[in-house]
Amino acid sequence: MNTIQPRVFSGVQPTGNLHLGNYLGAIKRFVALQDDHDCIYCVVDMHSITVQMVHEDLADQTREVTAAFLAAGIDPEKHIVFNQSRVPQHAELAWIFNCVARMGWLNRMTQFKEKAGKDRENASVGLFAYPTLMAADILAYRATHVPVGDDQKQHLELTRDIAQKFNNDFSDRIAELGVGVEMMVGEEKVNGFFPLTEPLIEGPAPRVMSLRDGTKKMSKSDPSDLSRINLTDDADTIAKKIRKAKTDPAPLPSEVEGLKERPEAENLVTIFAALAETSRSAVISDFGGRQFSDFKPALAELAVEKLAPIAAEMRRISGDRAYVDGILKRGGERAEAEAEQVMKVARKIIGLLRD
Ligand code: AQP
Repeated sequence: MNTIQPRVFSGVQPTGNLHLGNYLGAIKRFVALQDDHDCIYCVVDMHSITVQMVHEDLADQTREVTAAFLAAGIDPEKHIVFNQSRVPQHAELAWIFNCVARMGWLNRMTQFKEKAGKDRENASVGLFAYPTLMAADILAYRATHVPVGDDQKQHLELTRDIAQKFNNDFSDRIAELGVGVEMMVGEEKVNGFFPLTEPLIEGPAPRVMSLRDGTKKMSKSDPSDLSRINLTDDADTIAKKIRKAKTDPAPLPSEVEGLKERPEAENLVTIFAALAETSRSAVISDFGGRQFSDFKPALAELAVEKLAPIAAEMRRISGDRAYVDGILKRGGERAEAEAEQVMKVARKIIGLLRD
């Protein structure tokens, strides 16, 4: 226990409508990281009940996100793929972190404010405590790196704050038990049990915006289906959504700087660059000065070329329910064994009596 191996953890909620933002901001990067990291990828079903408790199709949506992970190229043998609710240590550690985190910290979370909206009194306690469960998801494996979209930055900062407060509050016990590792907190070297996790937000499209409003992020819960490209959309639907995407009347600029103050144009160019695995300046050097009527069909063709094989593979994998369930079950067993090792020490540090 007194080393922390580099380890990647991330999760996606099974809330339906998995979209291009989830793919470019998260799943595509999960795939890239698996070549040289030990990775744990989780379908966070317990998070998905914080907004809507009753889901007729939660189990199928859990399978669909799993199928998306596999279709995108995640290897469930080399790495761990499972759904959160199979591993009770997440909820156990989340309770401990509820007692570490301060109300003031959670009160500052913008995602809670956005999701609770005006009716905050009626929001679930689970929605308020969402970030402590997310911290537990990560730290139950002492994960060191978390690839996420830009919208999760604040929650990852909170995860670091929780780890740091835990390490600090229990520093004597951690030293006494000899379970700490040395880590840097700012300029200071400290001995802690939980790592200060690094967010990995630097991908080419950390914040894909809505196709209907370039100032809002593309989101599963947007009531307009035209605002997002779903991973399950067929070629005609993708082409239609891109054709209808909001743009301004000017042609594309001849320099990347010209995208500033043009959120819709910037979003489409960013999506193109991320799908083509090139830079925005390369896209601008090809399309600068041209009209959206030229650019949109090229983007639609590229999106279909990249997404159609994933959608087809998702359909194929989803058709084999026993296979998907088997992956989640085996992944859950492996994850639980890992999380239990961490929890055993965490319980000892705190003084929770078990065996
Ligand atoms: N628009 C986005 N651009 C880039 N990354 C994104 N992510 C989400 N939206 C974008 C990233 O996808 C991962 C999984 O997200 P999630 O399912 O856990 O939750 P979310 O961020 O709440 O997703 P949505 O689609 O925006 O759902 P709703 O509508 O419920 O709020 C995360 O890494 C996230 O950053």
